[in-house]
Amino acid sequence: MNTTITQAQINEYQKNGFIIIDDFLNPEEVAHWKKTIDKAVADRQGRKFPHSEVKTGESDGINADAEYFGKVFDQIINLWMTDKEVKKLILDPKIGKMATLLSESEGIRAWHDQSLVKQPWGNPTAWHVDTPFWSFTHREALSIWIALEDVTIENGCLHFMPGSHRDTKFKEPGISANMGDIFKDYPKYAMVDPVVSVIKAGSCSFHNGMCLHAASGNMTTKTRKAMTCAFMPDGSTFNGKQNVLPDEYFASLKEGDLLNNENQNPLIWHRSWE
Ligand SMILES: O=C(O)CCC(=O)C(=O)O
Ligand SMILES: [Fe+2]
Repeated sequence: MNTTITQAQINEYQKNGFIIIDDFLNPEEVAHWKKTIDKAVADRQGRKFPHSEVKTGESDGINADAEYFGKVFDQIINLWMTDKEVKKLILDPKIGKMATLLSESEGIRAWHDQSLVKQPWGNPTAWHVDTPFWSFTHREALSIWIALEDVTIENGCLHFMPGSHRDTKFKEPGISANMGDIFKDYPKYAMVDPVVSVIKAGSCSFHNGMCLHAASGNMTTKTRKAMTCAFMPDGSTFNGKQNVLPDEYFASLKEGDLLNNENQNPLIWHRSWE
């Protein structure tokens, strides 16, 4: 695993709101991640969250239009909670350190991981930002997106709008089925050609949750498998949204509470640990 982050990469990430890191995993590691994640996904039998019976592709209260969104990708969330081997891989402190350095935070907690499989002929992922869905409000939250198979324009690679992470707002736009609906809120970016993230299996990208991003549909007969994890800067507080929080924990929180429950949002890395 190549986890080195240079000052030049931090500068690039801070400027653009995303960064591509080639050869993050070597081919043996890719094979191990893929096998481990495939097993953990199969064990969940389609259950989208560890704490509920909602199936991937069903209406989940986050994305209401199940018919369309069910065919964007198979989304299995918080695999780390149901599989120890996945936990070792995705909550690795070395990845936490990368996320901390890039986001220039003091430390990083897991928000949620997710396996994202765009099936053959899967719908595109429309332009959106991530953080406004989440249960905390922080401009430096980010995600790692690891390609477990070669990702191409044909099978649904990510696209990013450079610099947009400093222009977007926290009002929740939802995610539309229509590719460009969000540009009604951000007309400047309707005129910008995005950066296309064609990457090999084992390469990854990090993107700021406020950076506009999207993925094309899968125009191939094979899957497009990715493993991702969203990270919350340590010290973030509850903003009243449920998102992926289990009912009981959600009910126990009031706005402004620190999100520091180790069973839900474990601290993965902190600068004080060095
Ligand atoms: O994999 C995709 O199609 C979209 C992923 C995404 O939006 C994300 O990881 O934030
Ligand atoms: Fe996203």
